[in-house]
Amino acid sequence: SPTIYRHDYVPPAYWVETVEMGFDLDPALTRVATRLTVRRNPEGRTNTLVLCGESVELVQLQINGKRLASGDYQLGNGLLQIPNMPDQASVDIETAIQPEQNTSLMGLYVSNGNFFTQCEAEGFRKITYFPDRPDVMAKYKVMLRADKKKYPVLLSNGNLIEEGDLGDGRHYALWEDPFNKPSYLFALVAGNLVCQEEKFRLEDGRDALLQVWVEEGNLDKTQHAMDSLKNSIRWDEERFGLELDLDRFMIVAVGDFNMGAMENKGLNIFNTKFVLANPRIATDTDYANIEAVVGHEYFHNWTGNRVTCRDWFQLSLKEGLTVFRDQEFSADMIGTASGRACKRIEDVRVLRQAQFPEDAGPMAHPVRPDSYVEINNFYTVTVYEKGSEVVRMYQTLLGREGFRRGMDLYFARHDGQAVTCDDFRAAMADANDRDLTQFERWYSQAGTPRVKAETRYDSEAHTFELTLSQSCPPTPDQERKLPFHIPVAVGLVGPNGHDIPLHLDGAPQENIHGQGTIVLELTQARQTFRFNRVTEKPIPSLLRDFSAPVILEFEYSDDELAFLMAHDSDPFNRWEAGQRLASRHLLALATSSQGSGTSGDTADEAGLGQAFHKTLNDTSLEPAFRELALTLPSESLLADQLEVIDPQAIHRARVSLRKVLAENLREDWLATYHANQTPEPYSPDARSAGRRGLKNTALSYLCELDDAAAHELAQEQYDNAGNMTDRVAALAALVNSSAPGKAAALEHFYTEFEREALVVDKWFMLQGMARATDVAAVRKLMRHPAFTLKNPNRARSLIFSFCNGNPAQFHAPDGSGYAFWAEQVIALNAINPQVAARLARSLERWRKYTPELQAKMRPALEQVARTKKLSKDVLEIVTKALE
Ligand code: B3K
Ligand code: ZN
Repeated sequence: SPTIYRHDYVPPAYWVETVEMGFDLDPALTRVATRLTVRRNPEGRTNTLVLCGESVELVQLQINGKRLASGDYQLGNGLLQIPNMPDQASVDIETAIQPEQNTSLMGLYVSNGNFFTQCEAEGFRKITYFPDRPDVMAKYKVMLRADKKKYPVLLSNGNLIEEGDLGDGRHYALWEDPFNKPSYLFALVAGNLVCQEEKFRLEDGRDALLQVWVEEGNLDKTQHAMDSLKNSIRWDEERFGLELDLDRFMIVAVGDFNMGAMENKGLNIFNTKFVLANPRIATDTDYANIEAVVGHEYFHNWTGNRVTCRDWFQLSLKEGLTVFRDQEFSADMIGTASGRACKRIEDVRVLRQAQFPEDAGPMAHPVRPDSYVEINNFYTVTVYEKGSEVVRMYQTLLGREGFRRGMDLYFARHDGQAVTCDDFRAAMADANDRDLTQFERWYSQAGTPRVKAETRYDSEAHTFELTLSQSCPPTPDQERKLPFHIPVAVGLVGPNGHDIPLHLDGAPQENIHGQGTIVLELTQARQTFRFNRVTEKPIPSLLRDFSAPVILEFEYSDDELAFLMAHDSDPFNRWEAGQRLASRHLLALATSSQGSGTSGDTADEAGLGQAFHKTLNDTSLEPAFRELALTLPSESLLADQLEVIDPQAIHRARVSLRKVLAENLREDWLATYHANQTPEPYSPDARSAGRRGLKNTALSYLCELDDAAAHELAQEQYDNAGNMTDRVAALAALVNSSAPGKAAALEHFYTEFEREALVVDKWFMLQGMARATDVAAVRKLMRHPAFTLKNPNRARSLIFSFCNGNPAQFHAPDGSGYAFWAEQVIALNAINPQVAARLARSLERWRKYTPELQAKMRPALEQVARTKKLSKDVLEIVTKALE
C-alpha cells in the first residue's frame, strides 16, 4: 500500500459544481445514478478528470449525454480517469452497490434492516465514482426511492423539497442541501424509524425544526439528546455568535457504527450509545458523553462543515477545534468553577492515558501528520485531544476575547472554503497582532515535550527564580526537535496557603486566574523568570489548569505535595499534587515488589493515607472533585511512567494500595457512602452525578476489604438501585469481590436488560475488565448467544475492554492474551478493517514490556502481519509496530 505525503498535495484538475443523485434503494442491489457538472480548475495541471471508486460496479458512463466506450477512460487501482475532458461538462455515472454485503460500515450499509451511510473520510467512493477529497465542494440534490412499507422514512442532507408515491408500493423523497459541501458530509437514511421533534426559536428569530430519529422502541430515550441539542445551539450562539444555518436539523441513531457519531450536514448520524438515555439504561457518564457528542457534532456545522479541511492532513483543523469547543461547552453547562476543574481533570486524564503513550510509540505523529497509508488510522487522540490542547493554548496565550477575535476573523476569511491549519493560526495571529510563527511547531513536531523546572529563592533579596528548560524526545522520522512556544501558567503559594501577588521582572503579563496566576511564555530551550518582592519562601504551583500538553518535571517533596493538595488555589493542581504523591508511591511499590507482591513502605503510606483522609473528609470540596482526587492513577497511566512495563507488578501495587486505603479509612468511606445518597427521582446533573460518583468510589474501596459487610452493602445497592449508575457500580463491585451473590447478580442483570443492546454491552464490558476474567473466560463469553464480532459496540464491549482495560490478565505471562488478540484482529479484519485496526493498536507498544513478554508479543504481531488479504488499515499498524 502506498504512503500518501502531505507535501504531495495538488489541487484538483476539475471542480464539481452540482451533484444530482438518484438512489433506488434495495438491500441486495442498490442502483445509484449520479450527474455531476464539472468545471476545469484554472490552477489544475491536467485535463484528466480523476474519480475515486471502491467496491462499486460501474454500469454506465456519459459525458455531455454521450456514452463513453471502455477505451475512452481508464479504470483501475480505485480510480476512474477520463482524459481530454472539456473545460465544462455534465458527467453521468451509474453504479450498482450491495449494501447488505457491506460489513465495513463505510459507504451505504444496512443495520437492523435500515439503510445508513458513513462517508468520512473516504466512504463516498463506495457509493459512486467521485473526486472524493474534501477540497471539492458542491451543492447536492438527492432523490431517494424505496419500498414504502419497509422504508417509510427517507432522509438526506438539507431541506425536504418533495415527497410522494410511485405506485408499485414504492415512494420517493427529494432533498436539497443549499450549502456547498465536500462528499464526506453526504448522508442518507432510509428505514422504519420514528422521531421526537420540536420547534426551536433561534436567536435571529427563525424557527428551526429539530428531530431525533430512532427505532420505535427507543422513543422513551431521546429527551436528553434533544435537550443537549438545544443547549448546543444556544451555547454556540452565545459563546461564538454562530447560528444554525438550516431550517431543519436531524439526529439519527444507528446500532452499527464504527465511531461515536458523524456531522453530516443537517443529518447527523450517531452511534446509539451517544443518543439513547433514560435513568433505567444510562449511567451518569453516558448522560455526560451524550451531551458532549451531540455538542461536538453540532459544533462541526461551523468548524468542519462551513469551513472544512483542504486535505486530510489538516484533520485537526476541524477535530482539534471542535473537541476544544465541546469541552468548553460541557464545562459551561456545569457552570461552577469546581465543576469546570473536574471537567478539565477528566479531559487531561484522557490525554495522558491515551495520547501520551501514542506520542511515545510507533504511531506517533504530529497534530498535522506528514504522511499516512490509511487515513482512517489517523482519527487519533493526537489529532483530536492533543489538537484540542493546541487550540486551548491559543486561548491561554491570547485570552478569551483574543481567541474570539481570532475565531471571528477565521470565519470572515474562510466561510465556504476548504483550508489548512496554517490558515487558522494566521487568523489567530492577525486578529491579535501577534507573531505565532514558532507556535507552528505544535502542528509539525510529534512527541510530548518535557518541561523541567528549577527554582532558587533568595531570602535576602526577596527574589524567586524559576528556570524552565524544555526538550522533546525523538519520534519516528523526527530525530531532533526545535523548542516549542509553551504557555506555562504559574502561581506561588505562600506558607499560609495563599497565592503570593506576582511581580515578574520585566513586562507585565496577562493573568488567567486573577492576581495569583501568570502565564509565562517559554520559547527558548532554557529560560529564567525572576519574581521580585517575594518575602517568604513559596511553593511553586506550575502549569496551572494544565496550560500546555507537556510533562512537567519538578522535584517536589512529599510534604510540599501534601501542602499543595490541601491549599493550592488552582483546583487542577490540587488534584495533580495528590496524583503525583500517589504515583510516586505506586511506582516505588511496583518496581520494588516486582514478583513479590508485598506492600511497600508504611511511612510513605501513612503520609499518603493522611492526605487522602483529609481530602475524603473535606466537605467544603465538591463530591465530584473528591472522587477524582481519591481515584488512584490508572494502571495504564502508571505503566507509561515506567521504563519497562510489568503489568502484573503494577496491578499488584495498585490493588495493594487500594486495600491499605480501604482498611485505614474504612469508617470514613462508610460515612461518605451514606452521606452521599441521592434523592429520587434520578437527575443526571453534575452535582447529583458527583455525589453518586463519590458514593460509588467509596463502595468500590470498601469492597476491596472483601468482607461480609462490604458484600452486603454492594448487594443491597444492586437490589435497590433506582438508576443504571448505581446498579452497574454495585454489580462491578460485586463482580470484583468474592461476594456469594455475584453470579446471581450477573444473571439477573442480563435477564433484566437483555432487550437493551447498550446495557448488554455494559454486561460484557464489566466482565471483560473484571479482575478474575482471563482469556478462557473471555472465550467463554464469546460463545454467549448475544455476542457477535459484527457489531462494533459489542466487539468493543468484550474484546477491546479485555485487551485494553484488563492489562494484568491480557498480559498473562504465558502469552495466551496475545494469541487471542491475533486471532481477533484477523477475524475482525475480514469483517471490518477499521475496527480491526483499532484492536491491532493494543500491541503497538510491545517494546516497552519486559523481555519475557516481548518474546511472546512479537510472534503475535508477525502472525497478523503475514495474514493474507490484510487490509491496509491493519497492515499499517502492525508494520509500524514491527519496524
Ligand atoms: N468526523 C467524524 C469521524 C469520522 C470517522 C471516520 N473514520 C466524527 C467526529 O469527529 O465528529
Ligand atoms: Zn469531530
